Amino acid sequence: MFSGFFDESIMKRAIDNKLIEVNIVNIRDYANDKHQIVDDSPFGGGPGMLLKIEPLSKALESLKHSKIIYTSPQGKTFNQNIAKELFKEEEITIIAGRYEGIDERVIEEFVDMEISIGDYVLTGGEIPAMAIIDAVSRLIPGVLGNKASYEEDSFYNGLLDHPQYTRPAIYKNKKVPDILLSGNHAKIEEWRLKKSLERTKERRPDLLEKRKFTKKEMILLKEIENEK
Ligand code: 4HQ
Repeated sequence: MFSGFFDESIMKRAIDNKLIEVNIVNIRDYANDKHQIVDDSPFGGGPGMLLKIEPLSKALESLKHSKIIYTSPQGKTFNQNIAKELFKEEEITIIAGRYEGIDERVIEEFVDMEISIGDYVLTGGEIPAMAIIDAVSRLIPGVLGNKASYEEDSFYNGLLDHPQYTRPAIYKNKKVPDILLSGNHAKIEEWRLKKSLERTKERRPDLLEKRKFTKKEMILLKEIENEK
């Protein structure tokens, strides 16, 4: 599951350029029986299986300087602030659970942070692990081609993206907003900020509640209010 992600494009370049180092551990290598069994049924009954405690703890025991993360719907919901926090870590270990989950004692003993990538159920923790690795890696200088693009993406400033357009200027009678073709960079920046505020207010008012506003933003928000 990880090969497509790490062997292509941006992640591959980041690894080749030694900006990130990735080590994929197969938990089966830590199983102690000849059949390399890593799952077992839950105490108390019920459907499905859990990852056994011994192989997992054996794999985690040797880690001394790693922030250990377990991905599950019970975790704190992942967001850009958590990505920024993890970006400061020297080393991160993510347990990508399979089956119905892992033994709670592994979480108590080893896990520093339980993270959910959203309120839905997946079949395994691999995709959450990749989502976390992706969001954190792109913050590392040099991982993205041009510096500017990560700063301008959604959530960098706690707002959603403004609408964006590329050629042609007219497509099926739909015209790109004139201001973007004006060459007036100050006006364009103001228009973009206003659209970001407008969209965030419309679609994600929760993001605005947590945010402080500059004078300029206050003025634009007033304008948005008056235009309704
Ligand atoms: N999982 N955010 C792994 C998730 C999930 C999520 C379900 C994680 C199954 C074993 N993880 N267990 N949502 O749905 O992080």
